[in-house]
Amino acid sequence: METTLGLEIIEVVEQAAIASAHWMGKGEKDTADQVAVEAMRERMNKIYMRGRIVIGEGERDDAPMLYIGEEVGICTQPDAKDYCNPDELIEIDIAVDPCEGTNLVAYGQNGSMAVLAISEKGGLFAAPDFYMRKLAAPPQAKGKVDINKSATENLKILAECLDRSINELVVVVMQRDRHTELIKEIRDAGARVRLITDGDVSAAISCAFAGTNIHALMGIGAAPEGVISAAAMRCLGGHFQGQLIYDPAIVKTGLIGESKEANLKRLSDMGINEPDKVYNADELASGETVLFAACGITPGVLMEGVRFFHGGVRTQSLVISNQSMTARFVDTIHMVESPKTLQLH
Ligand code: VTB
Repeated sequence: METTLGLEIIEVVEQAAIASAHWMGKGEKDTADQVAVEAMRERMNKIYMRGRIVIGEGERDDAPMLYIGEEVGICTQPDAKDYCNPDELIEIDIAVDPCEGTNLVAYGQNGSMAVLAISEKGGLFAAPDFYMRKLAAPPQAKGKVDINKSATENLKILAECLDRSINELVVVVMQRDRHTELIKEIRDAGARVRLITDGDVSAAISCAFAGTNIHALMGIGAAPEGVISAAAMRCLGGHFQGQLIYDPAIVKTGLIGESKEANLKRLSDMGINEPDKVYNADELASGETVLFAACGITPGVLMEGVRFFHGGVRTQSLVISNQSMTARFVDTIHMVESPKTLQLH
């Protein structure tokens, strides 16, 4: 499944990132998102595949494009039988976030990216648009830290696994009122906190790479982004755990409905009967083949942002595959017209 797909999905995230980057710093987050969605969908529909969106822009009624359940790829188009051989093609599931960190793009801040994850049908957890408590950590701490333990205990374990003292650790936490106590606990334990306003996918994945100076992600972010992070962490051998949050007493704003009972019913209607289950990366991205691709929109810890210059655009992407066991950084110059100079630095 992955040989050519691995190359084509680079272009999918690149096109989304470039489209969105045109809106960087313009203060219009919805437009920055919408153009990324359109560009991602357009490029995806040129790939020889039969794909289905399992995590996307929302339910069909709310999202005109890349909605959950939308079929994508050349081989899902009405005239597909003329050029696609259905016997050759396995069905694949796709989780997308064309503009992860819309506010970051709108305000010209670091850490936004276009991102997606792919697996064979059923290989990605179809998370509802709820919140998720998350714990990400480097591969050395995989299975040793535990979301059910306190932050203090986890920091002790992490320090041992990484052979450093707690005050040499940096934990990323989203700057939200819901995290006031968590932030205090991390600081009291001696570690340092890096607060981000948005974009916890990038933070989660950064834990798996030495040299990023990010050693853990703790706290509550969105569930769909949790599945995308898990797909990357599964391939990278990093630690990732997620637990759905459905109780409005824990997170009052944003995605989830007003009543805990109604939220529980929604989960059970989706076939999630153990709402408090802690999922690990292998469960959130359980497929045999898992591919992940991201392209920086604004600069980030792992990737540069999109840079425009006369006649061209330069992007940096990351493609991760559990089959080829590669994490490939791809630096691309897109020649929009015959450029006067190719910007290599
Ligand atoms: C989370 C986080 C994302 O938005 O979804 C956040 O996972 C929304 O949380 O990375 P709030 O509702 O508390 O704002 C992001 O930061 C970016 O979209």
